Amino acid sequence: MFAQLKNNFITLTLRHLGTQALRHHILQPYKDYRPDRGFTFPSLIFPMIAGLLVVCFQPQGAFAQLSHFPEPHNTGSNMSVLIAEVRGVVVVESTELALFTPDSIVAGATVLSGDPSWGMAAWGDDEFTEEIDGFNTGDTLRFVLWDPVRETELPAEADVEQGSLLWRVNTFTAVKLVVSAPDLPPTPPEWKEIPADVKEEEGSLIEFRIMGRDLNGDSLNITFTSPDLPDAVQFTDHGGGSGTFRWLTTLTDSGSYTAHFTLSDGIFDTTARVGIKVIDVVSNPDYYNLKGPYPNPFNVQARLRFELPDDAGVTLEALDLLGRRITVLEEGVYSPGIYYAHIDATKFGSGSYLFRLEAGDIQQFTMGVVVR
Ligand SMILES: [Ca+2]
Ligand SMILES: [Ca+2]
Repeated sequence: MFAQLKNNFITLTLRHLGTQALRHHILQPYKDYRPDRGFTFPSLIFPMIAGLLVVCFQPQGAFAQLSHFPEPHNTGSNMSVLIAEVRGVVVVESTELALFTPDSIVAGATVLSGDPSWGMAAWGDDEFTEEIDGFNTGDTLRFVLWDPVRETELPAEADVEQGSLLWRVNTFTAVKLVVSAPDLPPTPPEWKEIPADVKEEEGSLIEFRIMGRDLNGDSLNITFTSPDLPDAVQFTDHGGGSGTFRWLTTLTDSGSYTAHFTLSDGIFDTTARVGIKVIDVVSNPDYYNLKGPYPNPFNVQARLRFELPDDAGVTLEALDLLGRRITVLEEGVYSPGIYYAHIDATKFGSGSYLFRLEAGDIQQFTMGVVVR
């Protein structure tokens, strides 16, 4: 009766004070554990007080709560288990570890957050309940990890550093866990310092950094491909899922491009694209220039580009090959800059045409072909 009362009292107390808090404090300072005597006085009393203080002064939810595994039945008798290391998965804030009995009952569970090593209790069967609700002497501890990244339970192999995997009340074991987890792909890259689409003026530097992350922490290799980008483009993979794209554009680079990036963990590839648009510079040209038409040959519509370094009276006209004027495309006084003249060739017959730019005392010609 006394034992039952005592046991109920402890159980009640532990539950009431927050099992996570107590478990944390009882089991972490395992240096107070003696094989012949069990836990020494301070390590039992201190955690009780610490648990009280913690429960009294910590706001609700200060300790990570189990969200996947059920809260194990706290029977008051336990074996303590120290997890010195977890390999094979990335431990995140909500990674959980459970201890299963041979009957597949969760008789120990904790959230693996914070410390690089963790302590937990493997609770023994409560002799005052009829059902099996914990370990019996000689049962083998079985570790199962809940991986919130994969959203799956993964068995963990225990490599015993100290003690034994066979349950015995008031004993202690320290293990390293190895989880063999299926691979997960890299997440799509994040773009640093640029929006997804890059717009740059001619002759300036386009530079941006990409950052990738692998869901299960594999190191990533980044490769860059773009058949339509010029050789001047450089891409540097810095390792660790980070890389820098760098392109010093020149006056002839205007146009639209797509850069493809592939992040690989060796098994999975994740690709992403960045559209790059290099637009014409708006500063004043150095020379008079007539370019085009574009496209050439053309059917109905085309355009001519002309550049003016100074203020000028301008006439831009279309002539036949005998020099007869077909139409005037532009006429007026223009300030320095780059202009586009629209050609509407609906009234032109098939054949070759001259386009003449007169700007001040400068005269330039270019030729185009109309195909019907
Ligand atoms: Ca029981
Ligand atoms: Ca991976």
